[in-house]
Formats: sequence, C-alpha cells, structure tokens
Amino acid sequence: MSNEVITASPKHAAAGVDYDAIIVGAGFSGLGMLHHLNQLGLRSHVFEAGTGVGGTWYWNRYPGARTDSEFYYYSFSFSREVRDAWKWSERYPAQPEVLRYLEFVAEKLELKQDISFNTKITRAEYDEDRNLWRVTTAQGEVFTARWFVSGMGVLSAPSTPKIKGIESFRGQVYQTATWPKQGVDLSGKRVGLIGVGASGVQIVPVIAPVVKDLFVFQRTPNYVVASSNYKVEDDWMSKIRTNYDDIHKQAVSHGFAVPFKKPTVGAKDVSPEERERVFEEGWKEGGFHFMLETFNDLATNEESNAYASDFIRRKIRETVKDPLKAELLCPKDYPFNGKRPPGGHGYYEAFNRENVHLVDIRANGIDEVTETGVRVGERHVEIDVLIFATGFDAMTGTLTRIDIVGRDGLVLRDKWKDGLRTNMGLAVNGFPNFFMILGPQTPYANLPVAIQEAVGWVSRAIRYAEENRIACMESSAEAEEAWAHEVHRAGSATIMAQGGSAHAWFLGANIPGKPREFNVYMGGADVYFRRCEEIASNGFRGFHEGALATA
Ligand code: N01
Repeated sequence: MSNEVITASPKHAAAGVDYDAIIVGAGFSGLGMLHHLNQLGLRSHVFEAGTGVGGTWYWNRYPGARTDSEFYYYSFSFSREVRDAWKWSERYPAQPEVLRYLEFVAEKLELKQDISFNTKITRAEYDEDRNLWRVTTAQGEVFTARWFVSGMGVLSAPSTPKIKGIESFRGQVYQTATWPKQGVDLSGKRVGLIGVGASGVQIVPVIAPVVKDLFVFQRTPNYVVASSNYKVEDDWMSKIRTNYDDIHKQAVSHGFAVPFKKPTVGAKDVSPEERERVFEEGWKEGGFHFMLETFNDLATNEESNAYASDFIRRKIRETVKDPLKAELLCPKDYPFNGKRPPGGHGYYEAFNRENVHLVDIRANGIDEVTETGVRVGERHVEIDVLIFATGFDAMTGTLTRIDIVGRDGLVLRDKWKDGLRTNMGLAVNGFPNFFMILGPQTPYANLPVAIQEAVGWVSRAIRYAEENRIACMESSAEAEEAWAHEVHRAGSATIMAQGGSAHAWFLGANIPGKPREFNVYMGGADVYFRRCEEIASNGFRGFHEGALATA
C-alpha cells in the first residue's frame, strides 16, 4: 500500500466549509451516498482508508470469499446506466467480481474524482458555534463540512481474539478481513483456521485441496445451508435487467429485503411428508431460500425451528462420512438462525478429505499459540500458517473505534457504553447533521437493498433540511427511546433472542464486554422501510425536533 494521498481538486461548497458533506467509506454505502448527494448538487467528498473502492469487498479477499446472496438483489438498481451495462457471471458472485462491479459503479457514475483514497478518518467533531463537522485524517489534515455521513460498514471492524502466546508464533498469521492484496501461497503448508462463521465456512473448501493439512479449530458449529452456485446465462441476465425495478419493489416489501415468495404456512402446521418435501425443495434451491421461502415461522416458533435444525443435522450426517466428525459438526445447543446461517459451497464435503482435520475446542478454547503451532489441552498441533476468521465488532465497531464527538463533547462510543440509542439506526441525539448508512438498529436484511433505501432516505432528509432552511437536523431523545423499545420488542419475539451459546454478532455477544442487546432490527426490513417513508413524508418527524437554529 503506498502512502500517497489522492485528494480531488476542490469544487465550490457552501461558504465557510470545505465540503457540503463528508462521507466516510467507499463501499456500497459510501458510493451510493456520494451519487445521491451529487444528484442534489452538493459538493461532497468521500474519505476511504483503502487504496480503492469496494469497502467490505476491497478488504475481504480471502480465498472463497463470495456473496451469500444472489446477484440480482445484491446490487444497486437505482442507476439505469449501471444496470444496463453490467453483466454478472455467477449466481453468487465471488469477491473479485463484486469488487469489479463497485469499481464499475464508481467509473460509470463518475465518483472517483470525489474520493480521497488511503485516507483513514480518526476523528470527527461537531463544532456547535459554527454548526459544522470538523473531520481529521490519520495524516493530521482537517476538513470541514455541514453534513457528516458514515458509510463505514456494519461488518468492517475485524475482531481478532488475543490468544496467549500469539506473538511467539514463528509462522505466518492472517485475518480473513484484511487478507493481503497480493494473495497468499498456501500450497503444501500446514494451515490452522480459527472460526467457522460465514468467512471460515467459505475458505475451508477452497484451500483444502491446496494445503498439506488443514486444522479447523471449531468452538461452535454452524448450520451451513447448501448454496447451489451456477453460471448466469445471457437470457437470465437480460430478464433481470428488464425487471430491476420490480425486483427492487418486491425486495423492499420483504422482511429480509430480498425478492422472495413469502411462505404462508408454518413448518409445524403441515404433515411430516409435506414438511420434508418443502425443506428438500428449499435446500435444493439453496442459500437464503431455505431459510426464508420454506415456512413462515422458522425464526419465531421453537417447534418449527427444531424441524429445520433437525433437517440440517440430517444433511450433515448424510454428507460427512466420519461419524465422529459429523457429530462434532452438528450444532445441537442453539437453534437454526441463532447465528446468521452461512451458505456452503462444499463445506461439509471438505471434511471427507483426509487432510482436513476438525479440532474441537468447545470445552476450553485454545490454550495457547506456541512458536510452532497451537496447543489445545494435551494436544499440540504443528502448523506453518494460522488464519483468523473470527468475525467483526459488528454494527458499532467502525463507529466506536474512531472518535465521533457530538454536542458538548459527547463521544459516540460513550453514549453507547451501556446500550444503543439511535433514531431508526440513521441518526443520534446529540450528534446534529450526522447520518449513518446502516447504523446499529437498522434491519437484519440483505444489505445492498437496505443501503439503497438508506442513501435515498438520507439524501431526501438533507434536501428537506436545505429546502426548509433547517440548519440543524438532530434526532430527538424521545424518538430514540421509542426506537430502542421497538428494537427490543421485535428482537425478543424471535428465535434469535435464544442465541444461547451462539455468540451471535447481531447480539453483540461475540465481543467480550459489549452490552448484549439486539444490534439490528428484527421486526422486518419491510416494516422498517414503511416507517422510514412515513417519517419522511411527515416532515422528518423526530429528526429535527432538537433543531436550534434555522439558516
Ligand atoms: O464471523 P462470525 P464471520 N476462539 O462472527 C470464532 C458476514 N459475512 O466473519 O461461534 C475460537 O460469524 C467464532 O466461534 P463462536 C455475515 O453476515 C458474509 O465468519 O463464537 N473461535 C465463530 O466460529 C456473517 O454472519 C459473507 O464460538 C473463535 C467465528 O470465529 C458475518 O459477516 C462472508 C474465537 C466468527 O464467526 C460474520 O462472519 C463472510 C476464539 N477466541 C462474512 N473468537 C458473505 O455473505 C471467535 N471465534 C459471503
């Protein structure tokens, strides 16, 4: 990575500030936001820590990284120019293709000229006297703007556990979320992998045929759903192109923001034969179809959930030949959906290879990393490479790892120390003229659709403020309390509340010391989008009650 800072030449912003809006992050969120603000005629600028666009898809370059969602709803539909010209090649696009897509979006929408790459933001402080944000880069430069928008991502602050002895290890250590751009040659190596969430599950089958030995250190097994990937033929792509608007419309009226059929019966309400038939069909269709298109109560009813959990365990036992390995791979003490289920691409099959070893660390975790390997109890596993696929400080990590300072010196991470408070996950009381694209307490949903909705909503809010001469858009404390209550209510009504041992990131339960609460809204993306629309069409009720001044 070079240290060159590429900053675009200034255009004209409102008097007294460098930019009208500063956006942090050049992934789906930042690019979408920049495009929408450009369309409003604002002078906006994006600061991005990476050397290119892509966000999540820039950083997560580990072997096997690909979407768990299908291409036609894992993309933007707002730009006809982009959707008419771009062609996806696989049902579940791989990381290089998603990255190329985002580069294409940036080129087509002429966004790059307004992005400074290689520029990490370390602090953003609201200046009450001047009603502007002062944003500081790691290089010490300071820029000002009236609006400050985070597009820093929800699963973008990697979490690596501090394991005793790690600094003594003489081999190579990698994190999936910061995988080297130039790749890593794992051929013939003895590799240890910690973590079997979506990242670990994707890397296993891809590196297994290359490495000498792969030791998978598993603490909690996952419910991995078959994906069934295949090529996107031209006629499928053309059909999608002509239907993008309908697909988006269907997605925003779905609880998970996907254009899926909504099942009308519960798993417990049909005969065992019918249940098996429907599950089998969903399994063949693959991925989120199993979770969302089979029955309508897998996330809310224990009995129905138990049928799904049992179906997956039977699939694991059918696939994995060694019965001991199969049993270890079967999740038994938390329900399907208790963690976000990953999509598999030959994950269970990989354990039939002789060079793939499953090391159960359920009871006591890893005792230590030594100079030459990993010790688990009495057993010492010799390895050359150690890979951490240990997840993220999700939803809040990017926002709390830098200093975001609002009114009266209030720091965002301190505000959230004992519990989250946001207005619809979009804004925070005490932080005027600051918006979050996919902040905490936004829906648990397919992200590109949720991002498209959020950037549209924020640009409407900014336009509303400009047109109505509202100098200060600040969420009310009452609206935050009401939203926190609703997030808790909706989450508690789901199976996800029983994460149990699952350490789910959406509960903050994977990060030691983080308050355990729903970091996402489980009440349905459709419900959330309708509520956002209602707020917008009622003069952004709850979002500028704290306004002190008019322009
Ligand atoms: O992270 P995770 P992830 N010792 O938090 C283990 C999205 N995503 O990066 O379950 C030993 O799910 C931990 O064990 P346990 C997607 O939303 C999407 O895989 O806590 N193990 C777990 O196995 C996903 O849900 C895609 O017991 C330790 C793993 O590390 C989210 O990102 C691809 C440990 C972490 O799993 C996060 O997925 C990738 C320790 N000390 C990611 N600490 C696609 O859509 C943690 N673990 C393609």
